Amino acid sequence: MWDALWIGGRLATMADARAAPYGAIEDGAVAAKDGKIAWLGARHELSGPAESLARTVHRLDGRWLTPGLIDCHTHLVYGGDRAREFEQRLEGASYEEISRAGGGIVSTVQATRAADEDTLTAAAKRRLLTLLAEGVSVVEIKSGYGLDLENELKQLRVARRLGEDLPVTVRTSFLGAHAVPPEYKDRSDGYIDAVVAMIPAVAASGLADAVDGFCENIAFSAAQTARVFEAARAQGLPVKLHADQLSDLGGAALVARYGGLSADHLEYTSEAGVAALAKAGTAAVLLPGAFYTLRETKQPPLEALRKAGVPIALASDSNPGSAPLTSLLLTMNMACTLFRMTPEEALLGVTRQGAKALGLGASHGTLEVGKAADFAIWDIEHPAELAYRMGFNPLAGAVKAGTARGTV
Ligand code: DI6
Ligand code: FE
Repeated sequence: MWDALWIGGRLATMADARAAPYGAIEDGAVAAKDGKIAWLGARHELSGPAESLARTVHRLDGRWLTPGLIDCHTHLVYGGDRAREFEQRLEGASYEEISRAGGGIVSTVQATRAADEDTLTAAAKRRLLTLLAEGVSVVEIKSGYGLDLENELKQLRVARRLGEDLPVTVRTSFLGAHAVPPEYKDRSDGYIDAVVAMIPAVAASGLADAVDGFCENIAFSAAQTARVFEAARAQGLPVKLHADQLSDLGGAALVARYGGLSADHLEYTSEAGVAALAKAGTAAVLLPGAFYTLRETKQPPLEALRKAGVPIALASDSNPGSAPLTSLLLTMNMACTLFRMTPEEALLGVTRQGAKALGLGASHGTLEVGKAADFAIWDIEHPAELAYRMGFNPLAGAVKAGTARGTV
């Protein structure tokens, strides 16, 4: 006997796009037991009447059911906001200029250090609920606005707590190498020494699932990033990287060399960088919300990534500076309109490929037997609608680990 069974809907399994676009099964059925998918297929393949097979039967009435969405790159936990900086940019200042003048990430660091855990949790919870209302069931959350051990751990604890309080799987990344904090101004190597020294304590805390960095002219060099990756490797933590967002410092090739989970941004990534990602099996994570906000013009090498067979994930990059965005549906729309991804690639980017980018490919991201029973149920006629509209939310319900949670 299954715990629950959903019938009468259309399934976008995202598992085998060769069989049908979106891996679709018309008039499908999916069953959950102990939080996992126990069975799925066409309804006529069920071995008996629905009521005899599961304790609870849900009727989808022709709606579409997809894997729960995955936002694999966010900075959801932070203090304050940067609305004033938005005004400065509209008055002509660039992101880099604001950053060099002590604004940007560093101003969020000050606000995050000053905030206690309850304040940070309450603010991040509102943002996370907004993501959940659009069917998100897995989210990655980075530190990187503490920039000392105590405040980085504070951010990571808040991230873990969000995963305990809400029906969402939270994966965390330690982003100590995000910016040089004010107390290390003009001593970035000294700060990297400090980050390297933090990593054993971060690993011992169990609060970080991965280590991230920002390899960029306004942040850290490839050599400095490599030192952080060596320290992560020594603790057995996987790595990922903000790579080639504003310039090509070879970040994609660097994170590939360490067998990283993902290389994120990639606007300036070269052909050699793409080849390195393909060879290492490192996922690309495209972040059109940051591209849009910063009015970038250099496109990520989508065609080269496709040709090389690199898994292409998509994420919101939700953060107070370069992507004040808490919508994965709008992210999908931006990926299509700005980067010319197809709606199917966009949905793959926030399901199957998003799972890969988090190292969760075996347990999440597609509708397949044995994977988590994390679903989003949509009032749509075709899955392309998810990327097509802007500012419209067709979520009809969501299921986390087999439990229906309605619309959040
Ligand atoms: N790249 C980003 O997109 C964010 N961090 C990073 O390294 C921006 C963070 C911020 O501006 O606060
Ligand atoms: Fe980011």
